[in-house]
Amino acid sequence: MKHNKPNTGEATMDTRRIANRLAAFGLASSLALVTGTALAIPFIQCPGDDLKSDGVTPGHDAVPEPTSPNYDPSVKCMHLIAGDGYVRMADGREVYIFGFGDVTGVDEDKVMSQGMLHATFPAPRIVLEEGQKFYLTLTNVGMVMRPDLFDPHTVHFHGFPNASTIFDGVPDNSISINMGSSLTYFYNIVEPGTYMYHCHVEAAEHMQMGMLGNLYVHAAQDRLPDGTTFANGFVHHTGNHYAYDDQDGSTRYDVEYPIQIGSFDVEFHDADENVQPLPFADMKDDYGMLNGRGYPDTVDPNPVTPPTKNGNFPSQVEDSRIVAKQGQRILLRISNLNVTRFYTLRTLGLDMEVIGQGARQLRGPDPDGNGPLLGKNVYYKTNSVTLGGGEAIDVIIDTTGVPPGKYFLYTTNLHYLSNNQEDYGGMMTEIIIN
Ligand SMILES: [Cu+2]
Repeated sequence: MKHNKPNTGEATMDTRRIANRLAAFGLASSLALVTGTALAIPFIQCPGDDLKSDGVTPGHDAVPEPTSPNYDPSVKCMHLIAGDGYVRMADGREVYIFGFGDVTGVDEDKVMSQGMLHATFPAPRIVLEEGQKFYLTLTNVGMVMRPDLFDPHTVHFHGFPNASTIFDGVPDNSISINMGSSLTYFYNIVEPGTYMYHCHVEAAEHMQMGMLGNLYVHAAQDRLPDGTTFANGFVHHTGNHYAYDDQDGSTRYDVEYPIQIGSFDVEFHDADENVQPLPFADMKDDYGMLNGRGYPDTVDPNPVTPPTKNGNFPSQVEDSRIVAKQGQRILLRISNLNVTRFYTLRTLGLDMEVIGQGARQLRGPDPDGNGPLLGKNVYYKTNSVTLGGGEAIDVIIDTTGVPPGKYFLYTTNLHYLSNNQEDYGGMMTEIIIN
């Protein structure tokens, strides 16, 4: 919601409104006719992705071509849109969202038409490797259902140590992206851990509306040569994965699952869809979710029944079912990105060991300050973890000796074990030990 109108002319707003209406009816190609010279083609910056295609991925699409002279295997590119869409809650209700969608690999002149009304929730998962150079292009395709809005969007990589504020996505001290425009963010991925990302424009609104995603970075220690031996005697073997560059194997895991705590206030979403004043101070969430779904949808490996309001586009593609073989170590990358409250997640019958918090391994300082001695690991075991908005933790569940069966990860904010007026649902998922 904007409180101040920028100095756009009436004519500009009219053409934009018409263009949006046309786009809503699937006539996105008419956008060019209506907006004339104002039409912006998404501009992708991705080293190694050039117009001289190798024929595998024709066009300019944020996919580096191995045959390009600029190809660098350490470069990763993604292309997201920011816009709007719909999701379906576990009780069947269709809810309007703002959000991000993945258009990586889509030729740049098709991005506007493919991105409109195609936001997903949560936002597309971003998985990175420590040492990568990450180029993230964001194209603002506008909000089809809110043609009166001219909101910009950004990506804020929460917790990331940016070298400068320019790519931080906080609009007050960096730049944000207007409708029809694109910006490529650059990140030098120097630290592993569990992060998250969200839009930082009018954050209370845009985050409540769904511009929230899972983001984590795999440790470089995973990729050391087989048999690498550390001064303390720890030996790395190929195939072992670690949450952090721990140098002692204590954060080793076999399977990993991102779990994003979230919740929606459906009154707020309806007000936004229907161009009503937004109840900021009265925000009260009524759908508790993990990875954008309430139980039992949390354990459905398929996209949930897509909402009809955006043409059955599958806008919730992530489940949160946790599966492991007995004896495996499960890494849960838990983040909380809701706007309104703290949530507690609990396991029943399984210990959680908290090994990281805020994208940092829980370890004290190196005793003599110059290695190779390691600080003391200050991990702790618990059955419940409590996170406020913007917090992330890394938890390992060791299933050694755990009887096979079905276990639960659920909130102890018990009134959120519901899908609004439907009981027995909400913020809960299953841990299956085979
Ligand atoms: Cu936004």
